Amino acid sequence: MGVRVGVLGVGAIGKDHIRRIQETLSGAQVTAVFDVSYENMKQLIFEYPQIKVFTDGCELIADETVDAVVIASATSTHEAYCIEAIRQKKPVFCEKPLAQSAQGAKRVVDAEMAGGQRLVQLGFMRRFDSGYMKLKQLLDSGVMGDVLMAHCAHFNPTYPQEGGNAYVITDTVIHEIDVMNWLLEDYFVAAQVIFPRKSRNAAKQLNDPMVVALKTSKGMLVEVRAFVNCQYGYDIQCEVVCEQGVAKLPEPESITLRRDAKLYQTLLTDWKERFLDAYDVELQAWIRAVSAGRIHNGPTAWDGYCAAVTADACIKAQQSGQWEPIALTPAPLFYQEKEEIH
Ligand code: ISE
Repeated sequence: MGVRVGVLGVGAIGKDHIRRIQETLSGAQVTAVFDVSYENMKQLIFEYPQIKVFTDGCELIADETVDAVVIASATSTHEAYCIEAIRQKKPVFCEKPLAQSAQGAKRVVDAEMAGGQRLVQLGFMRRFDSGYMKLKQLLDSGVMGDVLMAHCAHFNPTYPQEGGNAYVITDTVIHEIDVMNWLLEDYFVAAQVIFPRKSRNAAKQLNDPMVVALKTSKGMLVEVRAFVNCQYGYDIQCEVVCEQGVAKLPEPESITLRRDAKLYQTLLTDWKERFLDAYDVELQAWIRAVSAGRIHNGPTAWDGYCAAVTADACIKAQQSGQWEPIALTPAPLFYQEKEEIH
């Protein structure tokens, strides 16, 4: 049976993770689920009658039939569930963001360090995307020279009506915050946000698009154009400008069509499809590390904390219109240790 996984939250991404554990990945089985909505669980129970249904998230974490936990519930619950899993000494895979605020993320880091064991892997799946991995390999090789600046685009066709300016940072731009941190191997020290002309497709409370500028401790500048009602597709771009040239994230594979007097390629529209392979690879890596009893090499609670501190500064910058400082330091030794793969 392998690792017995309990899943908290079976909304869109929770359901996907259950399916990939049951159908695609190896070394684990989902044995328990909990969701605040019974309605959400109905179809799953029908498909997988062997999975035990819980009426309380903490009971699921504590249950002796659960070896490890996947947290895919609402963001407001991530912190408490992570801390409970750490208390129970169970490995946990937590969807992003780690917590609702930097203070919340710090509480998870503190709990993990106090327990003396690295148990949390965070769901920043882009680190497992083959395109980003190739880009990192190239930058790490040194042939491009030093990185000077990077231009990123995070465009969604449409966005939840209730999403406001802060949500775009904590839910969407947070991916660039983490992946650029990892890619450039440097942490951010200041943030500014600029609002261009607003699209009429954006909800009343949302300034869409927005441009987020981030400076790293070594002076690199990362510019993220976020446009979450762009209408035309789900479009992720990343271009890194270096001393010796420019490196660009590959586009997802797509067939070139000649049709109806047009020559074109189609774009994806769903973020879950764009990073389908990355989700598989990240979760498989987690399962492998859990079943071998090793620490994982994925994003840690510290990475979640860094992203949360940076996100908080971006939100402050949205309100002030100024550069806002980001108070971060290099990772403590506890978080620098890597998994030994033999
Ligand atoms: C969603 O929660 C994600 O994580 C996607 O990767 C992101 O592109 C989208 O904007 C978020 O809503």
